[in-house]
Amino acid sequence: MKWHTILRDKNSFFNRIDINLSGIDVGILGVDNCGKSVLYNFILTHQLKHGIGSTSSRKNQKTIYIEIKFENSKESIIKLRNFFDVGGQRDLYALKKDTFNQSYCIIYVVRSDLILDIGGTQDNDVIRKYRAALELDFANISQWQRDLNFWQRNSFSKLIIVGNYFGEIDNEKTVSDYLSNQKDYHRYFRDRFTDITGGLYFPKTEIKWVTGTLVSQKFATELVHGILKSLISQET
Ligand SMILES: Nc1nc2c(ncn2[C@@H]2O[C@H](COP(=O)(O)OP(=O)(O)O)[C@@H](O)[C@H]2O)c(=O)[nH]1
Ligand SMILES: [Mg+2]
Repeated sequence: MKWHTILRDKNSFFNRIDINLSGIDVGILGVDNCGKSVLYNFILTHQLKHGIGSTSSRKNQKTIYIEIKFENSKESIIKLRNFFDVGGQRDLYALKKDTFNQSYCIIYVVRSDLILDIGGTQDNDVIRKYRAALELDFANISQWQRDLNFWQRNSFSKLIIVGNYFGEIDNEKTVSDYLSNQKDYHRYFRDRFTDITGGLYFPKTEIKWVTGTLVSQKFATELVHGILKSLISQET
């Protein structure tokens, strides 16, 4: 499995595009400090760069070609028309809403270590605040979904919920319990997420779940593969 990201200038790929001729619009949302911008930059540059400053507005990278090949399948090219990264702070409400309204696919990033009750010695106050923010985000997203007009409703079609397990950077050991048990991690993450947000009701939207971590290049690469796989999969 591999992927390449080709930015705007190098569009020699026109004749090989097999899906989404005009490109799809993808936005990343999530509570502040959950790894959105690290993920965004990683997808664009393949460089896992931690410790970048918080995002105070919205970034948009236009016209991206992502070339990806999974085992036993032919190469796909995903064309993104717009790729948004928005800060998670409360005062960016309007930008988050715009991003939701303008996206075909929302990648929603969750700090999975803050919603799974096992392991870690997290501060209770941090956990409580995080869960409240998550709940609020999904209350908003549900409302935005109800407010979509006909055209927007048909363009928002996919929600990829990404569990990002924080561990010590470059120390894969700090996440290995979870990742060695991916199936349990995945299922438990879904259950806890559903409990906290009160369940998701998106009747016209395909919901995908991806779990992993951004602690290291290797794990971040696996996480992105999971996300890209969800992005191109089509349920009919
Ligand atoms: N310790 C640790 N820090 C992480 C991990 N993933 C991301 N971070 C850091 O968390 C901070 C917030 O990440 P960022 O991507 O800016 O979050 P955003 O606010 O959602 O965009 C950054 O300093 C990241 O380097 C992780 O797995 N472990
Ligand atoms: Mg950010």
